Amino acid sequence: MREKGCSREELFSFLARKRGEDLGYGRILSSMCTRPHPVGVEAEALFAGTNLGDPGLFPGTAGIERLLVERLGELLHCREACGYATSGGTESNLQVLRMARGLAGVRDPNVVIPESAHFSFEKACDILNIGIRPAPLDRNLRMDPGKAEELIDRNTVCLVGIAGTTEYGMVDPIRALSDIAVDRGIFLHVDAAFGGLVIPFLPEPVPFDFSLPGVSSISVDPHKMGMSPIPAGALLVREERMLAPLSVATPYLTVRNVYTLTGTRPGGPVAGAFAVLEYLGREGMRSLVRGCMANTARLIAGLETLGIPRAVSPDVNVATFTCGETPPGWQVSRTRLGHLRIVCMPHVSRDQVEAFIAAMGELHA
Ligand code: 0PR
Repeated sequence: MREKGCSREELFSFLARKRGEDLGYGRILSSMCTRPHPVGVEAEALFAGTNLGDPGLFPGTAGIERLLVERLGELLHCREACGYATSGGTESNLQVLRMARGLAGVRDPNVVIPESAHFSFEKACDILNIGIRPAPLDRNLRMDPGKAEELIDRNTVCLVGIAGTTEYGMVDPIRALSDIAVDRGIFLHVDAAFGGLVIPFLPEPVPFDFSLPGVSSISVDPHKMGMSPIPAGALLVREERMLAPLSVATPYLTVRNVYTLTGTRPGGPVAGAFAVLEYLGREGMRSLVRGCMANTARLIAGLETLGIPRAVSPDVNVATFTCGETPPGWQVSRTRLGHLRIVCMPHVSRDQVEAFIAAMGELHA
């Protein structure tokens, strides 16, 4: 560390240079994050420095967090849902497994997840010492519920389904998983980190949320399709009692106990997440999702015309292809199976989709 502080000018010219090294969102086709909505950025600035870790000191900010949980619960068909704002899907998934393990109270716990699950489950199971049982997928890369059921035994503390898989944008058959969960009395978690703010705004949403009786908890991330500043995730549970295993006594705080993972927690992104949802409303979100889905469809049609076939027909705005080379300058990604993967986030405009198709056309001419 410097002995004597530097000038503001020197500091900010250095910072601006470093910021300039970041890739702009312009040609990023691989990310599930996006340019935050200006309203979210403004709200975040207003709440900068607030700490939800000691909510009694920031009752206004804590009230916004409660409203965010309320709005998301209502959207996901459970007005009474409880939970809190997390740092994202990883924290939500970790906390859910911790909760499910605590509720089950078995000696040698395991969890049944689809093979397509996000790697956050691997981290969570490692930390919590829970066995992972990956269930095979069907031809369309959705979890096979029959095969999942075969993996369940009396030590299974949680069954997991994904609503909007990270790599292929598929929604697992959550209704069938819900039936299994009810039948076997198992905790069912839906990882809707990505799809939770897409599926409700589709013209014909498939049921994936608390409308299904077996669904106990849901992860949903405003910092993905909710255009919120980072980090803003949410963990929702159907009943407050489910949170009990997470509760820790906090004798010297303004509250007697907490069930969050992190201690100090930023209020800024939480206010940002709430602000964007309030500002856009269902109508604004429908229009946002309509645009992203139309771009996904156009990208698939455009590349297929070039002889580059889709890997699957996605349920949400993730497009995947069997394809070799991609043009330089575009940030794309590859799935574990080697498919080209493009996420049509709100920052990916129709012009960019057309430019990418044209660049692919030149490359594969
Ligand atoms: N669950 C699902 C279904 C996800 O897709 C993700 C992240 C998570 C959980 C974990 O969420 P957090 O990363 O918020 O903890 N999916 C993206 C991915 O791994 C995250 C991402 C975003 C990666 C932007 C890269 C990037 O540039 O692809």
